[in-house]
Amino acid sequence: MKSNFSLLSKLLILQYLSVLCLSQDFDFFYFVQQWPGAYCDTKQSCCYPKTGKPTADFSIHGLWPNYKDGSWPSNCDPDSVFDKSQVSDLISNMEKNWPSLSCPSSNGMRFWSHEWEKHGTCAESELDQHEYFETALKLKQKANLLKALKDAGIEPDDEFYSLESISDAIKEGTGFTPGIECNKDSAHNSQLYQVYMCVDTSGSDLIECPLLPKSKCGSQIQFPKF
Ligand code: U2P
Repeated sequence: MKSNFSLLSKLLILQYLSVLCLSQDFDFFYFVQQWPGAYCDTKQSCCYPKTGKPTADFSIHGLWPNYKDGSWPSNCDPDSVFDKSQVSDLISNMEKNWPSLSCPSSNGMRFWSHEWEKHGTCAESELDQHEYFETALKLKQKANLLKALKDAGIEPDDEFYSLESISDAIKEGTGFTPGIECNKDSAHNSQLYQVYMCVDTSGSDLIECPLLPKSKCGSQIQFPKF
């Protein structure tokens, strides 16, 4: 009787531990897209990828696991490094939609390694490496920011638009309120830099953000040409 009990309790403990390991350990994702015109139009400037100047569209910065209190996990699994062979079928799509604009000019591998190792490894309970990159690429199609903005008459033409009109246009186009991040061009104008959308922990659906990142934009912001 006693040994039956101890076997049962061991099994229960094992089951509890396996649930702990498999359950997701973050609350939602930020899916962050950047406007290349704003990345490049700063004092620091940018370098086009080896494949050439990216198309004038928003590109992916990252898919970041986050907690509801505004903090986030990072570098969760030092044993899992970026492995190009696991995403070979996605590379041309990544070159187009997830280019790196930092200097010196690159082919994207360093940027993708950084994003996988810093952020992707913290979502391994939900998405393996291939699923992580594939999920981000699919989300970009769901959250077509340039179309949403253009449909509202907001174009990357160096003009200034109200922050509210940009946010409203994205809400109208995607169904969800975005977080907007600005940076400053060399003349210190506040410009549209990154857009944060929130995604459920499986990576499949956009959701309303549990917490919007604080916007440090002015009320009128420039949408720079690229
Ligand atoms: O904001 C500066 C950098 O901090 C990281 N970041 C920011 C907000 C957040 O919710 N999660 C997060 O990771 C980003 O780092 P990166 O991925 O670029 O190394 C962001 O650029």
